[in-house]
Parts: sequence; structure tokens; C-alpha cells
Amino acid sequence: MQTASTPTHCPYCALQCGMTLSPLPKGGVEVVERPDFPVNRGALCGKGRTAAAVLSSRVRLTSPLVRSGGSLVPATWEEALDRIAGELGRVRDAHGADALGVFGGGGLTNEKAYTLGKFARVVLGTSQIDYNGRFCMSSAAAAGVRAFGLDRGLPFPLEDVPRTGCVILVGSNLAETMPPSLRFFSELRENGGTLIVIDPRRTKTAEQADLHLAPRPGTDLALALGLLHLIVAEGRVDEEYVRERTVGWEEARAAAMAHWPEYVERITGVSVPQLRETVRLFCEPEAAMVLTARGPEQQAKGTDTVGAWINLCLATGRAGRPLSGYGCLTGQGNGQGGREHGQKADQLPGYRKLDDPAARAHVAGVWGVDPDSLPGPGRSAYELLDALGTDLRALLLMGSNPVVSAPHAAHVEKRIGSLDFLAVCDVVLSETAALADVVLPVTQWAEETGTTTSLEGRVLLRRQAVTAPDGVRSDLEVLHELAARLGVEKGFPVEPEEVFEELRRASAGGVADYSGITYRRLAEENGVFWPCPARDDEPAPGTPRLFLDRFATPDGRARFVPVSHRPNAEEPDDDYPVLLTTGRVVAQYQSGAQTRRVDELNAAAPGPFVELHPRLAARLGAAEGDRVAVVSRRGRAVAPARITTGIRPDTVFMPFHWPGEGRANTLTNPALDPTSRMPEFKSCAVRLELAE
Ligand SMILES: Nc1nc2c(c(=O)[nH]1)N[C@H]1C(S)=C(S)[C@@H](COP(=O)(O)OP(=O)(O)OC[C@H]3O[C@@H](n4cnc5c(=O)[nH]c(N)nc54)[C@H](O)[C@@H]3O)O[C@H]1N2
Ligand SMILES: Nc1nc2c(c(=O)[nH]1)N[C@H]1C(S)=C(S)[C@@H](COP(=O)(O)OP(=O)(O)OC[C@H]3O[C@@H](n4cnc5c(=O)[nH]c(N)nc54)[C@H](O)[C@@H]3O)O[C@H]1N2
Ligand code: SF4
Ligand SMILES: [Mo]
Repeated sequence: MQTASTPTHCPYCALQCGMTLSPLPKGGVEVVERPDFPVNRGALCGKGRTAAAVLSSRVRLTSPLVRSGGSLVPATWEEALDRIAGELGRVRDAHGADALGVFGGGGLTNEKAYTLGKFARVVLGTSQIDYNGRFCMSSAAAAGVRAFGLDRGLPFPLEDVPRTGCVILVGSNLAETMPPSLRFFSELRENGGTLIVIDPRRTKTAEQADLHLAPRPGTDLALALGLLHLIVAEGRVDEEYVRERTVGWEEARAAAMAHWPEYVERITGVSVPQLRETVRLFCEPEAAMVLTARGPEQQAKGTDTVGAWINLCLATGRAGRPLSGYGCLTGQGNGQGGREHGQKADQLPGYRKLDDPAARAHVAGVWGVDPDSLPGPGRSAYELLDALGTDLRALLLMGSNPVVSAPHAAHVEKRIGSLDFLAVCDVVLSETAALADVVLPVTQWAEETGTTTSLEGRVLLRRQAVTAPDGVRSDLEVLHELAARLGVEKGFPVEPEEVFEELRRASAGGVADYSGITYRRLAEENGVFWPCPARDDEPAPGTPRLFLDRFATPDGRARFVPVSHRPNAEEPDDDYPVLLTTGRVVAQYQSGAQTRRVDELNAAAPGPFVELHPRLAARLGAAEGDRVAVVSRRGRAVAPARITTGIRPDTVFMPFHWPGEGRANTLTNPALDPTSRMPEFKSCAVRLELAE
């Protein structure tokens, strides 16, 4: 039994709130406040407060499961690991290494993400690895790299927010998705700053705003262009900054000038006076920020959309200056670190590019392999899932539940079903694990030590606080055992700190340089911000604020990108006249695999619903609570109506946390952004029917 309290961090979102796990007299732990961590200062949302419930063996997997005669039955670890290694080897022999797929998750620690990427390339030799972060902030990441030469969610700590003059929150409902962070925005307003929220729904976040703009889903690109048009027309461009710190303004300016405010009003539904007011509030103060989240990013034009908001910051000199900048509110617990260390299709550790010969040579050197043996870039997440059962024959999945969370989920489920072999590592029997041939029960969060990198780019130590239940092993042990069975005896340590030491070397000199960070430092400090290159003489300081002197491009200047409005991949028509958008509620997390196993959270958010405007409800003849069928070109989902004036009358909203008939992703459109390969989760055309 544990005897001491352990300071650590929450298992769920990218805020990575500090918490303390304190032993209970009868065994187990409880979550208690940890006021010393500056991001949440003790505050936790309901998910964080109840996180210890998912440690209970009542809801956990505690034995490997192997499919036998159609059902999953308990097996020993030896049997399960042998079966996985045997099947992966067999498929590789029969169809080649690229017939093996690996799918990871942004909730995995840095150590796991790093090891999974190395395992795919070194042990399996496959190019076919990607992860669920592709569904998350990949558009913002792509736009950040394009404009600034580097993608770190926030280029400044959240504690800068209260001291800026204005924040535009584009498509973030942080009052529900990161509740303790709301305090920074309330303090901003108390200090005289203004908060503008852009969301088709009057969310809890929008209710806090000085100005709420409610555009039609998928029109944020046009909205940003209209604002930039007005900024030029009103003479509010910071010409000196544009000259000294950017390139590409003329083309971006010309593209924006084609978007007249009246035209933008017609596309977005946001009135010209509201556009003008937004420009005034954003441009008048000394400093201002634009923060995006999934609203504008999860679009088939997400990269250009974020690019348009970055252009707005660059034209007004609001990037790379104190208390100003563009940031993305990254979502998953290790959503930031998870995209830096090599589980992404095109990437090597340290945020290096897989097709860069120097990067390949460096990482191959650390791994002790021939650079030519490293495969090239593979498919993106949806493309990978869509290829299952074709040339991709076997899949190892760790840290995601795509049966609930992938777009066009019924199709993905079918593709998964057509695999020769599926192995899933999870802490619970998720909907995807239930389809596997082998399920391995793994340790999570408080049962193991590891690092995560929060949405601020702050690398944190999440410490082990409890002993794992019998029968459970860590993801690192799984990869170690599988590597050994597939003939690679060395290079897959099971100790997280040993992995981190290697990650430091692999990331050294890269964009996301962790070489100056050690477990010892992380145990003493409240995190260290990357890049943090090692220094010989003293602890490296880390970089809380990026770009103050220069951007991370070769010439140090930020890049404007000329972008233009384009419609959604699917616009409403006579057959499907309404737009569906999707998102989250405060009490459930993602596919719900973890939070749907917590009584208190289920009581607060028991199931799916369809949020719709009274006018739309009246046309349909639906009353509050009536079962409504939402039908898209891909399928049909049914959930009770929740009628509210807080949503546009041309739009319905569904949260995506549940499987079964209310699964929102039965409906969503897998149209992909050409650059980031992000699916269009935030808009598709649907029709509504009353269900029996
Ligand atoms: N409770 C809870 N918290 C979470 C999570 C969770 O599942 N549950 N998940 C975590 C993760 S991984 C993530 S990525 C974050 C996500 O955090 P958020 O991005 O805040 O979450 P969403 O609800 O997906 O989307 C935010 C808002 O976008 C709006 N929106 C929809 N379409 C559009 C559009 O076209 N334009 C604009 N401007 N807005 C639009 C929706 O109405 C919604 O209110 O949350 C993290 N925190
Ligand atoms: N319609 C719609 N769909 C969406 C979105 C949306 O806004 N709308 N948002 C998208 C976004 S932003 C995201 S991030 C995805 C997320 O969707 P998913 O990728 O499905 O994310 P989770 O539900 O967090 O799944 C994580 C799984 O890993 C398990 N797990 C937790 N810890 C560990 C661990 O340490 N090791 C292992 N092996 N397993 C672990 C959990 O039990 C769970 O089954 O959903 C996307 N899907
Ligand atoms: S806001 Fe995020 S990190 Fe904080 S307690 Fe809630 S889920 Fe955990
Ligand atoms: Mo996410």
C-alpha cells in the first residue's frame, strides 16, 4: 500500500492540471488539491476530481484476452504476446512490412510515443504509423509550422492571458473542455481586457465573452479574411512590423482584399457592424492574442483557416511580441509531446522530418541502425484506418478508440473487422478493444511514471502514485517483449527514465529539443518549457516565450500565406438541408472509454443528445427529449432533442462521446484537409427526422 501523498498531474486533457494523490486508509487513493501548480492553482474539473475511479480494478482489464471461437477469453501474458508477435511476423513475411500498421494516441506519455514510433520503424520496419492527434490539432500544427517554422500549441504560458488587451477565442469551449483555465480569461476581463468568442453556439464560454460571434460552421476562414480586409481598409496594419518581421504580405493582403465585409457577412452570418467591432476591440489595445481550438481546425480547410487567423496576427504585429501572439489550445493530455517524438506518419523524434536526410542520420545514429533502413513517411490516420483490410493486414493500436472517435465510424468499424489481425493495448475494454484478436491490459497514469508536455509546451513529470493491479503490464514492457520476440533484444527499455534519457539525445538539435531536461529537474520544478538545449555548465533555462527575437524560419521572419474562402466539403442541399457540428461536454472525455466508467460523470452526462434551435424543432415537430434521427450520406444516428436558442437555427450539434445508435461519428464526413489530413468533424450536411 502507498503511504505518502504524491504530487502528479491529471490523466485527461492538455491543461495537465496539478493534483495530489493521497492514500486512503482502506487502500486506493483520492485526488486532492495541489495549489502549487501555477496552471490550475488547485482547481480541477469533475473529470480530474474523479480520475481515481478509473484506477479501480472493477472497471479495469486485468488479464490479457485472446480471441478463441469468436469470443475474447482470458489468456496468460506469454500466450498473448506470442500470439501478437507470431501474427505480426506472419503478416510481414506474407505481405511485407508495410502490411503492418501502428496507431497511437496523444494521451500516451512522451516515453511511450517515442518508443512506439521507434518500434514501428526499427522492429516492424513499417512506414504505416499514425495517431489520433491527426484528428485533433494537426491543422493548427501545420499552419504554425508554415508560418512560424515551429509548432508549439501556445508560444507563451497561460499566465500571460490576464495581462494582454484582447483575446479572440476561435472555436474553443474551454469553460467545458478546460474549466480551470477559464480563470485566466475572467482575470483578463477584470483587468479591463476584452474576450471575443467565435462559436456557432452560445456556449458556457461564449456566455463569458464581451462579444460573441456565431458564424455558420466552417466559415471561420472567410471571417478572418473579412476582418483582415477591414484592418487594411481602416489603416490598422502595423507596416513597420510587417516590413521587419514577415514576408509574403502583398499576396496575403491581395487575397484578403477580395473578401468584402458584405460578402463575408453573407457567407458567415456575422454582421458587418460585428466585424467592425471585433476589429476595434482587437486592434486598439497594445497587445492581443488569437487562440484557436477544434472549431476552426477540424475542417477540411483547417490549415488555411488557422493560416488566416495567423495572418491577422502578423498584419497587426501581434506575434512574437510580449503578451501578444497566436496559439492553439491543444487537447489531449500529451497532445503536444505526442506530436513531437515520432508516432506521426512523417516524423522522427524532436519534431524532425522523416524525409530530411540529416534528421534520419541523427536519429538512426541514436538508434544504432542504418539510416537507409528507416522507412519513409506513411499514411495519415484516416487514410490508414481506411486502408485496413486492403494492403494493410494487421494493426497494433495503443491509446485510441477509433470505433467511437474516427470520422465515418461505421466504415472504419467495417475496415477494422476486415483485418487479418488486430492487437489493442488499453486500460479498459474499449469498443475498439472489443473487436481485437488480442487485448493487452496496460498500466495507466498513476500506476507508472512518465512525462507529458502540456498545451503550453511545458514538460511535466507525471509520477507513479499507486501499484498497478496484478496482471497488468506497462506499454513499454509490451513493446520490449514484442521487440524481443521479433528479434530485437536491445533498445526497448522498460524503465521510463531510461527511455527519456534516449529521447533527450534523439531530440537534441531538433525543433523540440529536450536535451536539457532531466527527470531530476522535473521533480523539482513545475515543468520546463521546450526548446531546452542542454548546456555544459548550468541547467538550461527552457523557453516559456517563443519568437520574441525571431521566428523559427531560416531567415527569422514569419510567413504570410495567401488564403481564400472555400465552402465546406459538404454544403446543405434539398436532401440534407441542415449542418451538423460536433464536440464535447464537460463531464465526458473523448470516446468516453474512461469517463463512461465513472458513476458521477455518467450521472452528469448520461448520454448523447441533439442540440437544436426551437425554430428547427418546431419545423420538425420535436419537443424537448423526443428522439430525433440525424441522417447524413454516411448513416443515421438517434438521440434525444435538446432544444435551445443558444445555437444557430441552421445548425445542430452532437457530442461524440458515445457508441451505439447515438454515435455522432456515424454521420461525420471524412473529407480531409489537403495539408494536415484533418477530417471535417466540424461540419457535414444532415436531415432530421422524428424517430420512433
Ligand atoms: N470535457 C472534455 N474536455 C476535453 C475533452 C473532452 O473530450 N471532454 N477533450 C480534450 C481534447 S483532446 C480536445 S481536442 C479539446 C477540445 O476542446 P474544444 O475545441 O474547446 O472542444 P470542442 O467541443 O470540440 O469544440 C469547441 C467548440 O467549437 C464549436 N464549433 C463547431 N463548429 C465550429 C466552427 O465551424 N467554427 C467555430 N469557430 N467553432 C465551431 C463547437 O460549438 C464547440 O463549442 O478538449 C480537451 N478537453
Ligand atoms: N465527431 C467528432 N469526433 C472527434 C472529435 C470531435 O470533435 N468530433 N475530436 C477528435 C479529437 S480532438 C480527438 S483527440 C480524438 C480522440 O479520440 P480517441 O483517440 O478515441 O481518444 P480516447 O477516447 O482518449 O481514447 C484513448 C484510449 O486509450 C486508452 N488509454 C488511456 N491511457 C492509456 C495508456 O496509457 N496506454 C494505452 N495503451 N491506452 C490508454 C483509453 O482507455 C481509451 O480507450 O477524437 C476525435 N474525434
Ligand atoms: S481541466 Fe483537464 S487536466 Fe484539468 S482536471 Fe479537468 S481534465 Fe484534468
Ligand atoms: Mo483532441
